Amino acid sequence: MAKGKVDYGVYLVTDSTPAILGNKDLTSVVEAALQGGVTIVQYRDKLSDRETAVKTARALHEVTKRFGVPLLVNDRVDVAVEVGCEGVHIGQDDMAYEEARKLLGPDKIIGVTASSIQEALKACEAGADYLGLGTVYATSTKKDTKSIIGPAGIRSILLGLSSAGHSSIPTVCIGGINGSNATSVLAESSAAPAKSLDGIAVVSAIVAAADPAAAARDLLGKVVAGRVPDVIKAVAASTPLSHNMTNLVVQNFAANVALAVGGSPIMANYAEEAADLAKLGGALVINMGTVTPEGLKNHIQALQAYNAVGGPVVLDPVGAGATSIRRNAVKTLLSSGKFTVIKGNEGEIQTVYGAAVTQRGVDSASSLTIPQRASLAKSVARSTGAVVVLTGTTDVVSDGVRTLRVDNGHEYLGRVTGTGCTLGTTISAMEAAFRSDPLIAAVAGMVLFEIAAERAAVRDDVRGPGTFVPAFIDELSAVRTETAKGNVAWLAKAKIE
Ligand code: 3NM
Ligand code: MG
Repeated sequence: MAKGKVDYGVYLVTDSTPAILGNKDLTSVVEAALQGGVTIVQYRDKLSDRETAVKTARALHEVTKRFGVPLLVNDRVDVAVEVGCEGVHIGQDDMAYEEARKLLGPDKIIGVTASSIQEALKACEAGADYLGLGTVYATSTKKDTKSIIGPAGIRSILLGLSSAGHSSIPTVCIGGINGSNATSVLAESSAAPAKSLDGIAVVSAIVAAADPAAAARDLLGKVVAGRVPDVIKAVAASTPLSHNMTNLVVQNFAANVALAVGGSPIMANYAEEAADLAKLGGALVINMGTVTPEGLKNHIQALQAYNAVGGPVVLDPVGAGATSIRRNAVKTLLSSGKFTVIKGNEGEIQTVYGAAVTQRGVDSASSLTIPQRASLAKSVARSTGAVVVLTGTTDVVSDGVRTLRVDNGHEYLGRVTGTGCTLGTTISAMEAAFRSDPLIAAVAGMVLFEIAAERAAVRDDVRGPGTFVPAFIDELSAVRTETAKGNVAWLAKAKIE
């Protein structure tokens, strides 16, 4: 687990006291929370003796390892060393950072609590891997907290970090955060574009919840939604190239959508151009809609050109299951390079699944339940290393660790040709501009696209799928412009869970 790859989005801090944990089993609570989408776990236990703490930490580590999520230990560095987990979190009154680093070595994660800009800068300069900022709100979980600084206090620390050149240190906030206030805490704390929080840390919102998995899922949806404006702003700020190798049907529509969402489209199907285009910092869309032998060769060459410079590539396996030619084309593409995103409907993603795990058959006739779709998306994400966007009435987006459902959109999107393809184009612009988290970039493209469709569909001048198309392009552009100006009221419509 490389330190730089840690996702601080939903940070669970445990508590073993009866007041919070009740009579539940801590390991089971953590496992449920991981199923719900917790991205990092801190074992915090101020009371148990050393032997019990080591035993509990070992049991938790077995569970977190299965989910590919780091486990840190609060304060008790010796316990972390003995268990061999991924690191520690230290408060201002705990062991000094330097001493903890000596005991743990350079590869372990050390997080530090900071309540002021002075503490935050000191921890950064010492070499901390992330900061826990707080206390946001007074909380009965920890009664000896020193300063309650609120979202405004978090914001000023983020601004201070950014002006001191520490924009890249991950940060989470802590203290009294729950499902009801997470959205506003994230919005009010944000010092974007200078610096945003990477996540929220909670104890009671998950540990004391009747359903820890549901609580974690709800928080993850809110954390991801909170990053959506950052993605759209990044696109607006950089106007990234969206290089489309797409089908004959959607060329014009896709180019207009790319412009509306803030990208710069180029429709270039000739792969000899790809090496030059890949150097421009944009993203590539490979759309199999009108596949030909020549086209497939071009797709492979372009895929490899983007892979060579680390440029994002979106695969849209249109009609992948329809013919044996297309099924083989998917297999060939998957084995020729790496995709950042694979976007398709249920049948298409099932075909990708079949191609990625060759020994398994594909039941293209089936219609899956939402949990089955989530598990399909997750499996394909794991086997391909791509973010999988599985579209439908309820869309599913997964990177193999985090799996989210998006419940936006309008039936007109299904009555106009090329909307699926233009979603791929939209996502490509997001991936090009927001490299740090491809899953968040994909979700941002999805909700921008679907909420624009919802707004267009209810306009007075829209009477059916024909009038919907120009209104949809208008609304994509309007949502993007509003967001770039800091007006994100439209995000209240987002149904991300
Ligand atoms: N540290 P809850 S507040 C462990 O401010 C901890 O440093 C804090 O619990 C700090 O999510 C806190 O239940 C407890 O409010 C947070
Ligand atoms: Mg402490």
